[in-house]
Amino acid sequence: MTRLTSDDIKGVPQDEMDLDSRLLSMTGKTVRGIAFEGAGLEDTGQDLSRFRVAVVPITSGLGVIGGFAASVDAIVRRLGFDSHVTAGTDVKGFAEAVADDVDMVMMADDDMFIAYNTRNGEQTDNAYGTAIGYAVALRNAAGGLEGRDVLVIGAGFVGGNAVRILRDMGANVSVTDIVLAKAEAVAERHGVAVLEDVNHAFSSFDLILNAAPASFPGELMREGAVISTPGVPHYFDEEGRRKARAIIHDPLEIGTAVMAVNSIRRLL
Ligand code: PYL
Repeated sequence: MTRLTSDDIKGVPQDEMDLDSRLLSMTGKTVRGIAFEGAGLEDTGQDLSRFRVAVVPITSGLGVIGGFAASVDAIVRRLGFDSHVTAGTDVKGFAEAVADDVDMVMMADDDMFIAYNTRNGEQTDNAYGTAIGYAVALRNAAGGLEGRDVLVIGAGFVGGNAVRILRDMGANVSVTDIVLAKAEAVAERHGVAVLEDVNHAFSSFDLILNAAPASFPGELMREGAVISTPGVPHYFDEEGRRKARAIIHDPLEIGTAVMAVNSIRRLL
């Protein structure tokens, strides 16, 4: 998992990326629409304000990322949840959230970011939330994935989840990774194809979910490609931006929104 920096997320609380407008034009869905679809729910305008969320800053390991808890809080509030950041950090913050009888606790250390549902004990992690959110966004932008060829770049936690999800959506999935053994292991686990040369693979597909912290020169991109790309750092050059039909990216919001909605899906 690539660790975000304060810089990556500095515009998130104020929604400076205007993500809903960009997603609507590429996928026909808002962040909330993608989150509901990712959780297998229909968005009928359900009021989420009855769900109380506490975001706990975690100082362990490499410590807090400036603005991280505030960004998660803002994302969850934009969906309609009643959310706040705890005053305490770590165990103290968790204890504060439990004493406050919240419905969901969201917190991240260097290895995991989870949404924990205090009512039913279920947890949704960010690798799953990101994979399903970006797969749903790709499916909407592509006008369906049944029988379509899709490339997943990166065979880590997000990429591995994405391979399984896209396969279950009916896509013909191929996976690639600069560490071939990782791609081979994921391909074998999920019964999909493996491709050895990452750059060649990138230039051979119209539909790509890029779950690696990798960027690609525009000259390698197919005209009209749809790229769903959660990985950071995120960069496409001018040629790539011109050729792509859609480049779907944000540093934190889609994955976090799916986590939150998925976490309360059985309570709606
Ligand atoms: C959550 C993500 C998505 C991408 N990279 C992951 C990451 O940066 N993980 C580290 C999160 C650390 C948060 C820190 C805090 O501010 O509470 N412990």
